[in-house]
Amino acid sequence: MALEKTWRWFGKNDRIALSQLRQFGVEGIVTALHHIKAGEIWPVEEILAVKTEIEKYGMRWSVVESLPVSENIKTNGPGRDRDIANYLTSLKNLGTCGIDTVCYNFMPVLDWARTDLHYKNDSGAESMLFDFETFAAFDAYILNRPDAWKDYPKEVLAKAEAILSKMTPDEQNRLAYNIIVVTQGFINGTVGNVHDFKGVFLDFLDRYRDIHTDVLRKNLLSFINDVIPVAEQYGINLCIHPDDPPFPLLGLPRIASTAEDFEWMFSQCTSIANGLTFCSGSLAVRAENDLVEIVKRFADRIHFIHLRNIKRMAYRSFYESAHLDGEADMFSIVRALLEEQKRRKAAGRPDDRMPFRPDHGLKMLDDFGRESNPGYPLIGRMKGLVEIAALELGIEKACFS
Ligand code: DNO
Repeated sequence: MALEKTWRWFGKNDRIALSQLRQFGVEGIVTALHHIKAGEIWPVEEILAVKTEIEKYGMRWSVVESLPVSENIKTNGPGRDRDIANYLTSLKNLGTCGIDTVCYNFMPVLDWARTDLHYKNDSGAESMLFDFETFAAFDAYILNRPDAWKDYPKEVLAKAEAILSKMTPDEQNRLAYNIIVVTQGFINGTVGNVHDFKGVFLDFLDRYRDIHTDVLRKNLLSFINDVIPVAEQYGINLCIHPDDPPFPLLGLPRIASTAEDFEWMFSQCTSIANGLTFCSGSLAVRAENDLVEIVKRFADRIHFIHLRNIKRMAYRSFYESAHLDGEADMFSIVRALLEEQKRRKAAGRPDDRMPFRPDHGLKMLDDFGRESNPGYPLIGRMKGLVEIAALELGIEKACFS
């Protein structure tokens, strides 16, 4: 028994070819029609073209990550009904093509955030860092978001000022560009690579002026109520990705950060198609998130698994560490996931593949000579995949036989 080994592949422009992936055990591909903007329809022909290409190399299209939810839907703004109708059409098209797992997130504006994309580890490998004080410097002094200072403790602002004073204007601009464009660009980012990217970003933030936690929850629930019946009808499991990082940023509400958040969204709609992408790296940032408990509590609706690790630093800061080395107890997490897979097999559930992917990876060795999207180098991710596969085998032999 083992979780399905999958790999995020960014399509034809990805420097890592589909033809190479089976060499190290990849069984399924995680991808999306990245060129189609949030809110637009994914046509059958385009879905089939990608699916056929993947199958040509002996793998399957395991998971769509992501079918992006537009800002109109998240804010319940103008264009919402059109975008929902398009989302439903895309789901139907995916279901018709035999795709059964679709990941999405409900994070306002930013899909994820890091302040340093080249954080050097002692070993010489590189990963990514989120430094809360640097983020505060970006928010309050580089972006100049109105009233941003109100969201930070005084000490954090003081440190942010000190950080800012050591940065050249170029460095300040690079930080903003990384947060708003570089980390978002390859995954259907909200703000494109435009000259006034800060201004456009501020306009998007402004759309959330009156959207607090309760309103965002209400908007999520309307989305769930609209899409789950269609997902069920077409045999699709949807799975929300947790907030990354799992605490509010930029004055925006967060509703997928804790077990209580998930409890709420699953209690409102109990269909199994209303599921979770369990992301160890995102959830581990909050020390009070008990990851093994989260796996056990929501086990039957975990449709997709991201395994990576982090180390917490100062208040709300963290860096990405090697897959088996960090706050997330990978052994206990993987054991709990394998237990769920056993239950599914025993119950004859059709969704017993339980796809996981090594999420992100350290940049190492020849990764430095190749271009890759932030977080997605070949060797560091391959190391994660192989380590987790070996961990599974050990658990299987030691705990289950
Ligand atoms: C970053 C990823 C996210 C994730 C989306 C899911 O590397 O974890 O972009 O794919 O948030 O919707």
